[in-house]
Amino acid sequence: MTEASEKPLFEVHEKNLNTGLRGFPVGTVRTSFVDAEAGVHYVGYPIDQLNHLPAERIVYLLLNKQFPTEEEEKAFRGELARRSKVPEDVIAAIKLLPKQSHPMDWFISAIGYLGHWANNQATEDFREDGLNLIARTSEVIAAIFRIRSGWGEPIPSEPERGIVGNFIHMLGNPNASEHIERVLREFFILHMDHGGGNLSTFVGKAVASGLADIYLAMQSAMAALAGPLHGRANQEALAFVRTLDSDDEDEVRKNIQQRLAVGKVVPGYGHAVLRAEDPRSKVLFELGEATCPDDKLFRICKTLRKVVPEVLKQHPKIKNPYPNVDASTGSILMAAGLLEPEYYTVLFGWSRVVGITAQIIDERYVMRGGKGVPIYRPRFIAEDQPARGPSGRYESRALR
Ligand code: CMX
Repeated sequence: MTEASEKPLFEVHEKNLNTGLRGFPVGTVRTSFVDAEAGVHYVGYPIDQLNHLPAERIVYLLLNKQFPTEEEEKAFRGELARRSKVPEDVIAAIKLLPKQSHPMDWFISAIGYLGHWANNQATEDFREDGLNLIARTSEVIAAIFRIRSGWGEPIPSEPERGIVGNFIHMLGNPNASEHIERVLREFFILHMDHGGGNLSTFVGKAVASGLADIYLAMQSAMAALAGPLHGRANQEALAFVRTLDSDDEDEVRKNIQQRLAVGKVVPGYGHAVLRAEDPRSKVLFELGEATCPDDKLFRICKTLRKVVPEVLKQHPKIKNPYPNVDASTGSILMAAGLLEPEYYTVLFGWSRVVGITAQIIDERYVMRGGKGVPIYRPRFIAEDQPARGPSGRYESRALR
């Protein structure tokens, strides 16, 4: 946006209050936009044209708003590799975390440790720290998987394998299927960014607007991602799918109706912005067809994809009855050999760190002609704000 005009974009009525800022235009975004029907586009490219590309090209695209040339891609891969070393103290600190807490809690702590032990300290330059964070996230997450799951000591990083290849190498997952590379690469690309206003991205940018460094901002963003209505919906969706015994349509329909009757959400369905099936869901169902078509849980997901929208459409308050990105991810990840659903939100975070970093860099250094977005400060209206008296002053309550 070149120059801000006076043009009204949104009219605020009382009914818009306490809606979690639904639809309020807050700022501009350069990495991606989400069309209600056509879904997310990264820098203008629809997501279903990007999922087959190498992950590094998409990371570069989100950071630089254009694809790299061959030479630029080579240099960028080298730069990520050079920045990727995680200090040993970070791994040592991760080893002290309690096994009973959720892997997302581990990841959030680990991002903080990266900040504590940032090589050369956090520079407080969001570009520098942001690239370091992107480059180091894979090793930290692989270590979390291995230490927490009892798979053994972390496996030394080989960053020349590329982000996804190195991650799979460092996981050393004993259960990995032959499809693990394709599944994780597409998962990584699909989850990197989703417009400017999703909760985790919004929170990360808000915290960075107070000039807390990127590690602190990303911890907050990942805390926002950890909720079951946001990033943890992939874990919840799989837990729900596992409660279903068969892919029989009538049985599944009955189960959904019972679930709604007791006030539970159907995870993997609905969206705050989308009003059609999320194109990422379509890509993921294609991925499932290619990698685990006959898997029992994936077959149940396919039945749900047919039945849930029919049922949710009967509840007019639900604005989008269609599958979102989480409708089938759990079953596909599980079939690929990632057998612990508790880790799925961490995988979401692995990817979303990229988009959030890119958006924080834009807000800090590009928006408002390079001045950056000022500290976030929306207004909340007090419900019991006293009236102004004749003097023009508020008639505050007096303690008796
Ligand atoms: N199952 C049951 N009820 C649902 C529903 C679903 N899948 N989706 C929406 N609703 C309900 C809402 O809870 C809300 O109820 P109340 O009016 O009683 O509060 C009503 O329908 C209207 O909601 P909406 O305007 O259609 O959707 P929201 O923007 O409020 O919420 C979302 C969006 C994603 C939180 C919601 O659809 C939901 O809870 N889905 C299930 C969880 C999920 O899959 N989340 C992952 C989303 C992707 C992501 O961010 O990672």
